[in-house]
Amino acid sequence: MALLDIRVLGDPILRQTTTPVAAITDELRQLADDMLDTMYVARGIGLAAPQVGRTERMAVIDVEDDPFVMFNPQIVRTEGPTEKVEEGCLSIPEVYGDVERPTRVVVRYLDADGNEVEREADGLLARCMLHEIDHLEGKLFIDYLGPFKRKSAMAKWTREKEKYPDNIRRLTPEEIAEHHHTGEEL
Ligand code: K1U
Ligand code: ZN
Repeated sequence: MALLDIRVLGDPILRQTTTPVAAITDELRQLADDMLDTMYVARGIGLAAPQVGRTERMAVIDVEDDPFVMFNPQIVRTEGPTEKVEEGCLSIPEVYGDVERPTRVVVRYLDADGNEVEREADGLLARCMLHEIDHLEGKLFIDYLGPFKRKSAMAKWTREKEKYPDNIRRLTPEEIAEHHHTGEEL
C-alpha cells in the first residue's frame, strides 16, 4: 500500500486537462489501488489522477462499497432533473458549496481489465462520477458557484491553504491512525 500526496487548490495540475490512457498497464492498476487507499484515508468517495499529481485520464470511486477505477471516462448522456447538493473536494479541504448537477448520468469507460463498461448511475454516485470527470477536465466544484458564494469560498480557502505548503496535502499520522481504527478497506 502506498499513500499519495494530494495536490490542493493552487497547484496548476488541478487546472490542466488530462491525457487519455493508451494502455492499461500494471503500473496504472497499481496507481489506481494507491489512489483508492489514499481516498479511504482522506475520507473521500472519489479521487481523480490530477489530485495526486498525475496527468492520465483516470479516476477511482467508491460510493456504495463497490470500488472501481474508470480509465478514459466519457459522459454518454445526463438525464433527469437537476438537483442542488452540497459538495466538498479533497483538494479544497474545509470548503463546501451547493452545486447543481443532473441527477442521472450514463458514463462509458474502460475498467481495470480494459473492458468497455457503460454504467448508469443516479444520486450520489452520479454526482461523484460527474465531480471526478470534471477533475479530468481541469474543472472544480467552486467553478459552479455564483459570484457571492465563490468569493466566500475563496476567502475561507485563503485561510485554509496556509496549512498546505507547496500546495501539498500529506495525510497526517492522525488521519492514517483514525482510518485504521474504523477498520475500513485497508
Ligand atoms: O474528488 C474529490 O475531491 C472527492 C470528493 C468527491 C465528491 C463527490 C460528490 C460530492 C462531493 C464530493 C469527495 O469525496 S468529498 C468527501 C466525501 O467523502 C463525501 C461527499 C459527499 C457525501 C459523502 C461523502
Ligand atoms: Zn474534488
